[in-house]
Amino acid sequence: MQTINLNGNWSFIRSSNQAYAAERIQGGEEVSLPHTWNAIDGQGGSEHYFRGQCWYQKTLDMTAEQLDKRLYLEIGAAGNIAKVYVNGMLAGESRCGYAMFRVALNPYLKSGENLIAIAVDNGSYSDVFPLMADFTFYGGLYRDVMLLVMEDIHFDVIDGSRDGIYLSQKRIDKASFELGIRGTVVNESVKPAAGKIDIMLQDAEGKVKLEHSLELMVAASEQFSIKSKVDNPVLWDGVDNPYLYTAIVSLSIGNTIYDARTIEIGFRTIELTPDKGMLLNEKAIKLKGVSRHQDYGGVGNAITRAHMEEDMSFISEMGANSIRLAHYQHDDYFYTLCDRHGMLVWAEIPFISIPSSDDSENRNAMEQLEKLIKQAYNHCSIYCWGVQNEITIAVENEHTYAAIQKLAATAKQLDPVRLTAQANIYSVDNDSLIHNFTDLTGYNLYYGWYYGNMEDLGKRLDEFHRAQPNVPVLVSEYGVDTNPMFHSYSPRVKDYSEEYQLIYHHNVIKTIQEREFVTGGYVWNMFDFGSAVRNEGGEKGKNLKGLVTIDRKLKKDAYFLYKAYWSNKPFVYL
Ligand code: GCB
Repeated sequence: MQTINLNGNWSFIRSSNQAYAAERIQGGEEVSLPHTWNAIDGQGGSEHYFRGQCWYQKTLDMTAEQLDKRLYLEIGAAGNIAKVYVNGMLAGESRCGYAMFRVALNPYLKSGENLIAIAVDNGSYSDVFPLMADFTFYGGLYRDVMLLVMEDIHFDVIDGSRDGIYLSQKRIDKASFELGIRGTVVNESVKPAAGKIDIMLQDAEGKVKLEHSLELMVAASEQFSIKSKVDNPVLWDGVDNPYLYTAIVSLSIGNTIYDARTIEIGFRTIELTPDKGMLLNEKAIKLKGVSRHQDYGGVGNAITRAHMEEDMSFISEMGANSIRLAHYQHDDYFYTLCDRHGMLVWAEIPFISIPSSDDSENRNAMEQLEKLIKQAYNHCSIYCWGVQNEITIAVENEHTYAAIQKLAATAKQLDPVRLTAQANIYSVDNDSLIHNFTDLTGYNLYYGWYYGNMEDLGKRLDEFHRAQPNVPVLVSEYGVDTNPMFHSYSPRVKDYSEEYQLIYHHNVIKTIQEREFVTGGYVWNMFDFGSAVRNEGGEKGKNLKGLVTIDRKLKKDAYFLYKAYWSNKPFVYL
């Protein structure tokens, strides 16, 4: 497979005129991707925040020879819904604004000039999640767009997985793991072909650890599944040793390699136990976590790999060992960075605050969950699939219950090994059924900010523990809005001062540390983020609960507090 980056030279216009499916944009602007039309207004207050439809267009010149290949358009994500037209014909669409999607191009392409036109819409739809949340719903083609050029026999690119290959792992005994490799080979030619799949596992130094081959006859579409034993692998041990192997899976017909994938894999076990909480490789681990949204000051969510690397260096330098990648599927590269830095990841879908008013089955949440799991499956850093966040804010009834249970069951079916998780609001009763719907339940607890006093946090956690002594508790969110320009000699709630943020977080750190039954917590949030609906702490359009400002220029005092507690490395406060 060859990938060609198509990020450059797009025409863009803010318009809902359907004629742009087939006609060239007049009077638009030239943009390059990643792009969002809310880079500035999405961080500046609700009155200017544009939610609606825009068009992107690009021409592709194709020779007859190029058209002999199998061509797919890969769109990293389109916020929030998109329709892709090729030469005026609808070729594909997406209603999952945070997931990658692909479109088969061959049926629509001709030799010569082709027009790709993509209508992207971040308006409000009652059946597309998120329906309600404080973060800005940026619109645009905000991740990479690629052209995939393939032979007519190749690993599947359309079934939903990213690589067409799923790697799974299971510990067999003290010394070894079972490595499962399954996937689908697609034959788009007219004749069946005899193929061979070769698997090679290399260690971090490039030494071959394992080799395996499988012959298979491919008619139209053939599934394969291989199980191998990996003896004594060096374990992926979180931040202490994020050791990764590389699996190279190739498909040949005769002596020619038709397709190949290179996938990083770390071997580890993760368990949730009633008495010791979370275990990574059979050792108890307290989650020192932060949450992250995917935006950045001045660029919205149209971030690049350099932005992602910068975010990761802030997080690892502070000494965190876990990240809640809220509240939706993030760029695949960020999960890769988590694998490489040893961060345990809570991955989740945007099933937030309110269920759909006209789809009682909330099918879009299910579709987003399936995409998340299939596309992010190979990342060893992910320990759980979060199926909802505060969905009971509006109502707690049998429909929401059924939706959560169905999502959790689907997650288990797609991935029987990883945990299911949910983040609930503080007020869910101790005897509510909802606690039992997932393996892990977190609570978003804002005592000392939205309600109550800081000290109530410990009391509430103890109360949960008394009610369910065998269930590990996790604080899935906590934090306070802070403007680093604001200071106080007598810090108090809602004064937005750095001093209040400091004492608040100090209290949470101690409260979690002192309680063994608390599996860990996630600071809300690592970075300030675009929240068009907000207007507080002297700033419009931002959630200011970050430990670092949205432009990443200033670390607030609480950042250094965490670093002092969490990191073993000596540091200078500046
Ligand atoms: C929450 C939500 C999160 C908000 C946060 C806040 O509970 O899960 O999306 O940003 O509170 O800052 O209010």
